[in-house]
Amino acid sequence: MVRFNHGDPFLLDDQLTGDERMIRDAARAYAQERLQPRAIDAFSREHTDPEIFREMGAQGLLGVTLPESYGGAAASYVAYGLVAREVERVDSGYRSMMSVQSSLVMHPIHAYGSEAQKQRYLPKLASGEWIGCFGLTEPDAGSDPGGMRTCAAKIDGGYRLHGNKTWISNAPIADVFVVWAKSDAHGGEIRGFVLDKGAKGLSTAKIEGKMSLRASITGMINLDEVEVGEDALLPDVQGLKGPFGCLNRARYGISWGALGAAEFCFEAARQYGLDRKQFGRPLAATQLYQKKLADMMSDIALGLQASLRVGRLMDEGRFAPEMVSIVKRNNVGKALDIARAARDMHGGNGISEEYQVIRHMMNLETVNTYEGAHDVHALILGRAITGIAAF
Ligand code: TGC
Ligand code: FAD
Repeated sequence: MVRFNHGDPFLLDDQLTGDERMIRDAARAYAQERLQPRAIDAFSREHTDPEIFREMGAQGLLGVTLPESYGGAAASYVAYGLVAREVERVDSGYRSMMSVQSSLVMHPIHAYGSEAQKQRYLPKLASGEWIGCFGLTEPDAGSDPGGMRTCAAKIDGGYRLHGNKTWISNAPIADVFVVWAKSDAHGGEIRGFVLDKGAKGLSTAKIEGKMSLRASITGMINLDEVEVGEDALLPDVQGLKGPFGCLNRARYGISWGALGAAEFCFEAARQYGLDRKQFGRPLAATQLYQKKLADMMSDIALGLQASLRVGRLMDEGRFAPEMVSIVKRNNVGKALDIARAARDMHGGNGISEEYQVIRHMMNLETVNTYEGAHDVHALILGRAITGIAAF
């Protein structure tokens, strides 16, 4: 028999390697010491500090799964998930900054890029000197990225890109733009291009007034006849499997990250219930309050085990995208329920920025939508179950 620990019900810690624990502890220390003190103010002022990329780079938290020769840590996907969990325990926006850079910018350059592209971009992205963004979504192509209009026309020595991307994390402060477009030279197939800040015709605009994910800047990318050389094309992938290959990794990381936010909300609600007395006893002494805590803890523990399993399968090269859909959809949905319950359990204090649960709740609304909306993942799974695409 072991003594039960509500913070680690299934002894997840025991299932990690020494290296994974070390990376997790480094991420936790950085997130708690450097990010937590800034989170309330950053959300309140809708402020993104680009310096955070440099800090994360210095801590080795960017592109952790990539080889050391390109600035990565050659760490496991489980380690990557653990980093996401620690960063999102503070704020989903900070995890977003980390996961876009790692999974959506460094991964495609590493997986689909030429050796020259890898040498040019990866070390600077790993150190956080350069900030990356990933342009897939368009004003008329969100859940259905195959409907994108952005196109690449072949010109002498390269391509001319035209179109608009929207809701792009990091875009207004990005140095490197991974952009997906339909290429006429490749029969209208979707191809990836890597663009540098300052390219003629490339501009970004910040999306103002978000009520969610306010510590992470989001913007539009306008491509107005932007001319790039052959060397901007990602040579080794074509079709939607290019961006989806990146999304598999980012969605998997989100499945851990969202539970980090949920763990914060669970611990906050637990402590609040122990401290706050009504009707002459702590709230935590009531049956309803305890049931809510029991549900929260169970969903977190089950979700973490599932993400750990998917991570191990990814590390063995034995995962299917549908596995990622299960954990992204389940864990984010559960995290959002947990954050809403924690908000309620804090009573009036629950709407105050000081208690932080409402910030997590608002952030998780975005996390539930991006990287494949909750219902879109249900449809991905429904297709796998029935063989019928119901999109
Ligand atoms: P479909 O016909 O299913 O597939 C087209 C091609 O893609 C391949 N494929 C995949 N490959 C790898 N991994 C996956 N997960 C894949 N899913 C599909 C597929 O095999 C096929 O390949 P091929 O060789 O036969 O051509 O495509 P569809 O158009 O029917 O897709 C439907 C659906 C719903 C699956 C898809 O469109 C979808 O997932 N929609 C959601 C869109 C989305 O997730 N957008 C995310 C934008 S990026 C973002 O949100 C970043 S936020 C970051 C942050 O701040 O943290
Ligand atoms: P829609 O596709 O219009 O969906 C609206 C609703 O309809 C959803 O509830 C959805 O589930 C539902 N729906 C859609 N299709 C169906 C269907 N066939 N059947 C039933 N229901 C359906 N994109 C990027 O490319 N890069 C980024 O870095 C990025 N960062 C983001 C940051 C933030 C803060 C946000 C909010 C979004 C970001 N996105 C990014 C975009 C994100 O991926 C899209 O918002 C998401 O894919 C959903 O697309 P949409 O907003 O167009 O919604």
